[in-house]
Amino acid sequence: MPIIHAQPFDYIFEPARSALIVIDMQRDFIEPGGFGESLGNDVSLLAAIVPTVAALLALCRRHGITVIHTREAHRPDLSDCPPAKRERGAASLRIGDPGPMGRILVAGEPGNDILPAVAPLAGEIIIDKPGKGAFYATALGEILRLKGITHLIFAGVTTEVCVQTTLREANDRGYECLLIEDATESYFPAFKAATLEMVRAQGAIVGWTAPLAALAAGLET
Ligand code: C5J
Repeated sequence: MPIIHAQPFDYIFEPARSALIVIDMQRDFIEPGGFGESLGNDVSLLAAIVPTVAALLALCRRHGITVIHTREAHRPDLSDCPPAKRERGAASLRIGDPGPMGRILVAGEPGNDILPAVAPLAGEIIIDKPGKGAFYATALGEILRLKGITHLIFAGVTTEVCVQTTLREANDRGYECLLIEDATESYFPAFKAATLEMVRAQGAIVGWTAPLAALAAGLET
């Protein structure tokens, strides 16, 4: 079994019982004119990890690791968007409002697409989620159970919101979680750094972290 030199200690996993979960690599978060920018964020920070996420996808695909993509996406009638979520924040554009890439954070709109460089391949699983966590109000838990998955590798955006929420949900469900440090990003560098530290603190209290190079070294040697 591959041994990954991770923090706070080695992460050992069986590729056939593992899944890569790529969180919300959507135009709405990463391109100008989407939800992320509407909240006042500098989206260029997130764009910088796209090549690393693409390399991670290629690595996992080569090694038979199940690949799952998520999108934060609401129904066009917003019946799955709590008013509290829509109304919160100092947004100039709210969820469901028309923006430069279509309606903000609404399924099927151009802005809700995953970036072409990290797009799902035919047959890969896509989870549309109305929450920050990918287990809430989705079939993710059932899909992982049916596939016999025990270990989860995480990437995507943003580190302290949808990535961390999903990783914590997964940890509580008994999955061994590894967060790839350079394949995740936040609009706030300090929040990313704090998330990496709190995930692996206290003897991997909710998981492990490692750079992509460490995962590749473990898988390919
Ligand atoms: C946010 C996400 N930040 N994908 N969503 O609202 O992290």
